[in-house]
Amino acid sequence: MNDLKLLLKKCEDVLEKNWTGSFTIPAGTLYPHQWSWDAAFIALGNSYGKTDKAIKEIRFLFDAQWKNGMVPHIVFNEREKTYFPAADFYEITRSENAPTHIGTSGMTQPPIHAISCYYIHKNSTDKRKTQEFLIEIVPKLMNFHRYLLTDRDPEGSGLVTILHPWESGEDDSPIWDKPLSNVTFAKSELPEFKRLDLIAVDGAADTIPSNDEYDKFIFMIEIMKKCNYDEKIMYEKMPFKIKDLLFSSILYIANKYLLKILDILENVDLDSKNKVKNDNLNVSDSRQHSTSSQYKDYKIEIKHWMARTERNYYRYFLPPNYSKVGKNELSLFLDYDLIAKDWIKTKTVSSLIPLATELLLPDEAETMVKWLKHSYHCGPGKYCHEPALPSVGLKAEYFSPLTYWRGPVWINMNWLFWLGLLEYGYSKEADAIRNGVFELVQRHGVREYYDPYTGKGLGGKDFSWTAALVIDMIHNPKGFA
Ligand code: 9WN
Repeated sequence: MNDLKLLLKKCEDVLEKNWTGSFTIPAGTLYPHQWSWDAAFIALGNSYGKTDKAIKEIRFLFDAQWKNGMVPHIVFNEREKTYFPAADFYEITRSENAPTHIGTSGMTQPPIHAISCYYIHKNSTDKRKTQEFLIEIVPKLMNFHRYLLTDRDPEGSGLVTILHPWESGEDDSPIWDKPLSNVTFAKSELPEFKRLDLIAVDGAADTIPSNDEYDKFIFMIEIMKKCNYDEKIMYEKMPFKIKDLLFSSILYIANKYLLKILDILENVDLDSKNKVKNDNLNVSDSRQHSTSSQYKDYKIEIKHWMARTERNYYRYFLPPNYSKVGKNELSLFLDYDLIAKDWIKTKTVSSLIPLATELLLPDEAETMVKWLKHSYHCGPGKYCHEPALPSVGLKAEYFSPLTYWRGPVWINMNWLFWLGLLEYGYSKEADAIRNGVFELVQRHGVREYYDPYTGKGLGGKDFSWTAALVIDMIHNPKGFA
């Protein structure tokens, strides 16, 4: 078998190994439950020939959707005890929005799911089955996106506010250092707890968030619980409140794919729409099963959301005094701290994420690509092990080659940039990233993240989204059509 066939098989075997029968774990021991944006990436990987698994993955997650539309970032498997904080820690019964049939966390994660649902259908060989799946899932996706653009966007900006670093998906990114420095508490306000991630990474403390960061993560969950997860009260009380650039960018892309799904369904013959029962939707009110007039209303709503995002994206994420994109280190888009009422002047890989949204003008995209290449370098004469993007610019004083989101290479971020580069026609740069990702995984294993200097695999072993996205990049050399 040639190298790519071997790599494909290796990744398919990882997804098979991590499949539990209802969903796929991100990695054994370290992450033994279902995580939200992991599930979306995994479903995309399984959409190539494992349609039933891909549908089950998304269905299991959205069966745990909260009544207000929130999709929790973790859906727990009660039998698994190797991860902290476990289901009981979150005490979600405090909220009448929470599901009662299963344990979940009380926070959310970036909305990749509509992209995956589109490709579950596009890659399917049984179009009727996946059309029915789309009919079933669309109202739930709409409820999720609506939640994000109402409860989590009272400013009506079309951009999403996160209330905890875990909601960003980039837990201990240096982006959050300054906002977290304002999160203070007495030790007595912290419940007793024991981290389990250190054991799961065989004691490699320098590869996971610090104890100080973890204390703050746990303290902020305590505040969410005290607010009974009431969105309005949390919006007032949380000491961490960020208009998140990566999260908002992913939602904008996902809204584009939700429109593509609705285009498909508007052409589906009427009778198949009535076949799918309404009983699997866990939302109360008129958001019951859709008809084509409902699809038209959905499209109008989505276009309003996207128009708001387009109107405010630069206003919130590009500081006026850096208005020329790429003019210097800090004019590459920044997250906005709603508490400090200021931009977070910390450039990381997500500063380049606008490239994946297609919101940039061609000359701005060109500037971005220059910076994107620049971050391969780790100092005079030295380079990254592979042309895959590190999570933090290698020359940044807060760069750390081994620590989680503070420097290592993450495949999901490289996958987003690969797509963005292809959209803007930078196929050479896109191919470099794709080949860099393949090199890392072929030579250093299917891991959670990688040392940008040496390529050494770090964190979770047999990591599902790494496997899933490599499968997509192999099947889809030119990205999403
Ligand atoms: C907290 C599962 C998740 C990913 C996140 C990654 C890490 C969890 C943790 O693992 O976060 O949700 O315990 O560190 O940062 O992006 O979804 O793979």
